Amino acid sequence: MAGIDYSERIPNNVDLSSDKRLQRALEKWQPAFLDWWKDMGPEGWQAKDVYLRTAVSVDKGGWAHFDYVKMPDYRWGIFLEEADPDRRIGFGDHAGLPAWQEVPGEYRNMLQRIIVTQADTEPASVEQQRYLGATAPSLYDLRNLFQVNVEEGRHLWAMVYLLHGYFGRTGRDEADELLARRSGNEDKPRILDAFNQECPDWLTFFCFTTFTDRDGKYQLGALAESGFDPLARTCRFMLTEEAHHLFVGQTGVERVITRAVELAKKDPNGDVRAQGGIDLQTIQKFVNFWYSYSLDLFGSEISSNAADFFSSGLKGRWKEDKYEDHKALEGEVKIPVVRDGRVVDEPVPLRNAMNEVLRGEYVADCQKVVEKWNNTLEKLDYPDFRITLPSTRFHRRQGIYAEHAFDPAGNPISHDAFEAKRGEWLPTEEDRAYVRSLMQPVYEPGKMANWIAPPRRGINGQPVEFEYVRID
Ligand code: BYC
Repeated sequence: MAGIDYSERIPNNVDLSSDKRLQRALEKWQPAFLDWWKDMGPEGWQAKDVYLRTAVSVDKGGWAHFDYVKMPDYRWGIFLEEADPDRRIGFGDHAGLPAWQEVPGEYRNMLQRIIVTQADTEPASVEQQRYLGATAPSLYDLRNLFQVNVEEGRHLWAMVYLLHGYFGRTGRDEADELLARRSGNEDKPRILDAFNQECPDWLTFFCFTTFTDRDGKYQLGALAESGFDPLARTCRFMLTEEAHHLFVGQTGVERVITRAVELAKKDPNGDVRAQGGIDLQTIQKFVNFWYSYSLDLFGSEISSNAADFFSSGLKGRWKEDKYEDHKALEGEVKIPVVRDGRVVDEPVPLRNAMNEVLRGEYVADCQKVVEKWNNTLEKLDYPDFRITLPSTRFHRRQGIYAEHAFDPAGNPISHDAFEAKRGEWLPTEEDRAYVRSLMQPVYEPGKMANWIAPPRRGINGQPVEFEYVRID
């Protein structure tokens, strides 16, 4: 089953041809997907050869096959990790029972909602990143952008397969809606806030792939534990692909930081902007913006939805195996809440705190990323600045802090005090305009825009100066 059948119109390892109804339904959705891709995918690059990774099987040897492909010819398909016939539900009220191979009737709506929410982010991110090819800082970066984009397209396929395969008519309707909503559109926006924000420059792209894709890693990790086995298996394979997106983000920001220091050292006044780079203060503001929007993606700190997702066995914790107690009926999590203008810890039953438990894993992972960036500053012998993560209360739009204002250290402040400092903490229009002014394309193999350092190595053992995208 690990091998992927590429002779089919829809490559898959789920024996799609044995279910003619499903195959026909998906073959009907396929042209709509391609139309969406041509309308909303990378603008102006559809006819170019791009050095892309395509999965030819889901085992170790086969999932990373590299070749030149025109993006509309990319073989989007349905790849699930190998089934374990003895798999059991790992947590919640049904822990220990055989994993579900069909949708459990009583949880149908909840499960569909989780899948639709996850699915909606995939095309949204492609839409957000649609124009970035016009300002790529190098061919290496251009190729990475397109790799991320085609894989988000495939992740959409992964979710649409579940909707078509397991949710009948309503699932098919939802699959159509996924191609009808548009990132940032007032009438038909994407579901989650972060996916309606603009991504007009590459610093935003690198922050998005560092912080927002990292939310994806943890949400997919929680769904990879699901008692609904087809969802678990598809998320496991998605996670394999996700790792590269995080690499693109983390090393992207790191290269902008490296270049900032080089330019600071070059300038008589240490002024990075005077040398056409992006200064560390501006990078910090973009980090604050995307980190806080990505924290929102975990939902409210205290959530009965999260408790229901867990008790039903649909959405687990990150690496559920590492816990001893998979019922989570006992125990509490201390969550800082605002009472009379002060922040005080309040105990919350564990199941109701599941969003916060997952967010905690995410925060620890983000902290490691920031430490790596600061190691880079250390190695460059630049003691003047360190990147920090703001408090999880800072600049929140969802959850229990959304109504209140906090400084980056997490102290409650008045809304007026926040507004007075907004421009010091978050990108201003002027910051954004400055960053945008630097976004001039560099399409010569091996050359980099002035504001970013080259990567340490190329893709798949190729040199940095490899022609990752054939321009002519
Ligand atoms: N924006 O109890 P609450 C990825 C809504 S990213 C707008 O707080 P819950 C990727 C919520 O829907 C991973 N609305 O939250 C990354 C609810 O609405 P209703 C995506 C929001 O339900 C980069 C209400 O507020 N994966 O893969 O416990 C590139 C109160 O709900 C937001 C998933 O989302 C928001 N940020 O948890 C490409 C996994 N947050 O019902 C891809 C599936 C909350 O009152 N989704 N609301 O109308 C879930 O597990 C949960 O739905 C959430 C929210 C964690 C998102």
